[in-house]
Amino acid sequence: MGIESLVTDKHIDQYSTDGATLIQNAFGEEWLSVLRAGMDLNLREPSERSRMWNRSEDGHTTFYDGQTWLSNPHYRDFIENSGMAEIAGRVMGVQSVNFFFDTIFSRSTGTQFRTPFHQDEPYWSVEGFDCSSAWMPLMSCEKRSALEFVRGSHRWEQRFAQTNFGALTGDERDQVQFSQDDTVPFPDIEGNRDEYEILSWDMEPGDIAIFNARIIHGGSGLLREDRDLSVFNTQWLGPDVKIKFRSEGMDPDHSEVMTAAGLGPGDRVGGELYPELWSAV
Ligand SMILES: O=C(O)CCC(=O)C(=O)O
Repeated sequence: MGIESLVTDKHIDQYSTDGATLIQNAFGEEWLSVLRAGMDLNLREPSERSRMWNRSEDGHTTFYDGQTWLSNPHYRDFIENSGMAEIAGRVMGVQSVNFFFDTIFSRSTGTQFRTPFHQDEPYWSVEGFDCSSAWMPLMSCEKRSALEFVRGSHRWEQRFAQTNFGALTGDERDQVQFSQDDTVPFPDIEGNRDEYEILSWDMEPGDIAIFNARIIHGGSGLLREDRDLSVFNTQWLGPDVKIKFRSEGMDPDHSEVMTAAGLGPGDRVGGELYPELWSAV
């Protein structure tokens, strides 16, 4: 099936209105095997950006790595050649798409750890509405273990003090201290689940959940004792997105590599680090 028929009006409308949508069977075994080879390599040879996102007292782990496509030929192949850029572009309804970065979240069997609810854009070294992530489990993932989204929250105007992931991981690279001046405390979504419309889906390998970087999302984890979960996640930028360096800190912080590449605040991303991988014309 071509990408034009894979991405339907329903996906485009749901992404625009709800802030997240599920595309089932986006990729078949030919790309899943590439990503599994990439994940094996990544877990065998983690990058210096990797970290243990969480380790519970009973030994369950959630491992994170990011921007490894630069040294991982399997990830690079998927990012450049799978059509993922076009899927992201069509879902966002934009004319062109640049690649931003990749991340993985790999949970050992039975891990309960849930990622705290947060929005992505406030942590990033860019700003703009058309930022999206494609969250792709490489194995079956039950709805209760999948990433969750607060429906429509990508269009909320209130700014929130986001979680300082540095307090969770203890890693100095994760420290982002949101100012109290122009934010309010982050809403307690987990403690008041009945008050929010929370979206998530049962997912099979090859399905992707695409979401706007402004949507409140979190969760995953809650794995059954015999289930593990490895997710490959890519981030995509439309033409309205500009570079922004944030005084509260950034995670992941691209300011150094951007500066070294001659990119600064207000610029559009581009070049070898953030290549344009799809355009409508
Ligand atoms: O998979 C997870 O636990 C977290 C994913 C996430 O929050 C993200 O990609 O922004």
